[in-house]
Amino acid sequence: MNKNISVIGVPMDLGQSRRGVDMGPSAMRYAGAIEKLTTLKYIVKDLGDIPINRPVNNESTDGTNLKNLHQVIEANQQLADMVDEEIQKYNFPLILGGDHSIAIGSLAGIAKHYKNLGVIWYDAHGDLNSSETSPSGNIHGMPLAVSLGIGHDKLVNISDYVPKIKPENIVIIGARSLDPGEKELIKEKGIKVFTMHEIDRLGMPNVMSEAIKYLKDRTDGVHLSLDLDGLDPSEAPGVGTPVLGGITYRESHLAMEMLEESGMITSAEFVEVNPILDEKNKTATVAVALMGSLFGEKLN
Ligand code: 4U7
Ligand code: MN
Ligand code: MN
Ligand code: MN
Repeated sequence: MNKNISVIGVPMDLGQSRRGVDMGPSAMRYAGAIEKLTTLKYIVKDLGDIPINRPVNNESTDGTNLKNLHQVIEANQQLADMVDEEIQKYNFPLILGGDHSIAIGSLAGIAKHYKNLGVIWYDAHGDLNSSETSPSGNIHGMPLAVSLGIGHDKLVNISDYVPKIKPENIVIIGARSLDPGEKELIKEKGIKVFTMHEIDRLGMPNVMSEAIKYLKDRTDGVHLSLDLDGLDPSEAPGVGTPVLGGITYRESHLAMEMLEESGMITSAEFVEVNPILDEKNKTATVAVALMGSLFGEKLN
């Protein structure tokens, strides 16, 4: 793995309706993210947090159901530029969220450096909604669709190229709450999904081997987008949209170790940590432990 990591915090909570997830980057730093990576002998640059503009008075929706559209666009364009710059300097971008709408900017900054960027979407949800299919209007339920070029013009056009990724280069792991429109899109585009059903049946070791094998020969870099709600709420309670029956901490730990062994991960983000809904910073602590495994921590 690239030994130079650039950490970028994105205190974004405008992509959904529960306040507090903007404190996610602080919670993960407090849980020792930077120290963990430094101990593992990485050269870590903490670039601080991207400024998020709070909406004044009313939400800006541009006449759609998309909540805080302008602020989400603005922050994601900044994130995209920053990520782009770090990759140009050969640094590994590690993004700390913030709600999952920030994956729009992460992928916009990353994908221009790869012909075939792979994406591992570790999540209870598909995040494949658009204005038309979304039951909530929350943009954190849309970043994967936006990155495929599906969604509001201004969202899909961040960094001025569309699409960022190809459907055949995506693997979703841990899905157990998919909206009807998302299911249709998965079918239509042939997106590879390992739902909880497959994890139960095959076991995490086989799921990860298959996912790694699938991405290995078709991609030239892989972004890990890890939504903490992919894990079971009993072990990661500090998330805004918990769904029962999730991936365990041990399984996630193994998944991270297998990704590390694969040597394929070229960028990562940890999102949806909400300290207000958490128990004693448990979820941020889990996130930092998983970062450890992803970056080569052994013997645990
Ligand atoms: B997350 C949802 F309807 N699908 O679109 C939606 F269930 O980034 C939830 O994965 C989205 O946490 C969850 O609002 C977004 C809902
Ligand atoms: Mn998500
Ligand atoms: Mn989710
Ligand atoms: Mn282990």
